[in-house]
Amino acid sequence: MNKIVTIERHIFEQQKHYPGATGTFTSLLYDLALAAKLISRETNRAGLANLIGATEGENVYGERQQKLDMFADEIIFKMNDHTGRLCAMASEEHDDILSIPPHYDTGKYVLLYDPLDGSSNIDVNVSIGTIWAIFRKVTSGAQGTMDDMLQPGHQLAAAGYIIYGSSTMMVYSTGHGVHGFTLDTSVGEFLLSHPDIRIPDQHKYYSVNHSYEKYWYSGVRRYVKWLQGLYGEGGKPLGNRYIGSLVADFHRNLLQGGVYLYPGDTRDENGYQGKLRLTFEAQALAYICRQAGGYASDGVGDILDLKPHNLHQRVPLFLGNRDLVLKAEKFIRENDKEWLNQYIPFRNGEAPKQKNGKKKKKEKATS
Ligand code: P6P
Repeated sequence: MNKIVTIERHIFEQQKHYPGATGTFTSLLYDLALAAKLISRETNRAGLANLIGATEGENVYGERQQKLDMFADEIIFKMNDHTGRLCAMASEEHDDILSIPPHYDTGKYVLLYDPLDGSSNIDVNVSIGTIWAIFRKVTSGAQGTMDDMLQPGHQLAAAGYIIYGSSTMMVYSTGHGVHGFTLDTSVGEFLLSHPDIRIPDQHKYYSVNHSYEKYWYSGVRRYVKWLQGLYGEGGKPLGNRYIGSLVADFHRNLLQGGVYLYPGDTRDENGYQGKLRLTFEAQALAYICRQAGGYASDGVGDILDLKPHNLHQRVPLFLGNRDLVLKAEKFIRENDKEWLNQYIPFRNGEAPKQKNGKKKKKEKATS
């Protein structure tokens, strides 16, 4: 029998990498593990606890908010608003920064999270996930500001995800490898089940929503044909797995090898920006992927190099084996000049150009 390591003990042992550690960061990670247990409990019995289904509310993207979304959002906020470890939070479900209530102390970290990604799958019992990212505070003053939130992914102190599937797993990194823990519900403990995860060299799957193929730029279309062995050197096709839940698709590809892609497209006037959120989804998973030996790109370059110019900035995402993602960049570089000419100014935070070439008014970064 292998040694039994709880996530609490593992997190504590990670502290030795930080000589000056005060334990605040360690406690913050404990709190996220506890939040994961509470969300897992509700997710697993949502059908029985009348948590299934949508609320009347919509989030900033106009997406109908699911009851479990709101439950998860509340749990993570309430777990962290009073501990004095954070100076601010941000959630995909809220327009602006979530300030620490004035009667509580503040700390030196900020937490960004997508409380329940893939929530369209909630009612049909398909795996969903929570994504979280922690930055160190970079501004003076007690309360966190937008500048603390909008940092490049390379600055992350830690990131992780929880996947609520056939079992509940928490996967995280503090910059010293990627480690996976499986929840033993009989004792309520996350136990180390996947130490030092490395994305395998063999490429098993690609994950993309083929129903948008008509909207793809030619480079992306050729790339996907290449993944299928239908273009170029005609290699062995990769299996196609796409369940509409980023955390679940990424987790499978991380363990088995492969690539997830959600490219910019021509679906509508902002389709070139992609769908996923840079701060709440892409940065954390790109950090985990890099720590596991993979790579994440927006089709132009490293996601972790991007400094977000907006809390809810969307980004195209290619995530998985380094060689597969670099190949996507090559297909795009060689074929998608029209997309590049539209996306790169947006990527640099410049006002998007209208079709007639005039610059649109720049979106105001939420306060
Ligand atoms: P589509 C879920 O809404 C999500 O953000 C990811 O979890 C998932 O990979 C993607 O969007 C699914 O989007 O457009 O394929 O339904």
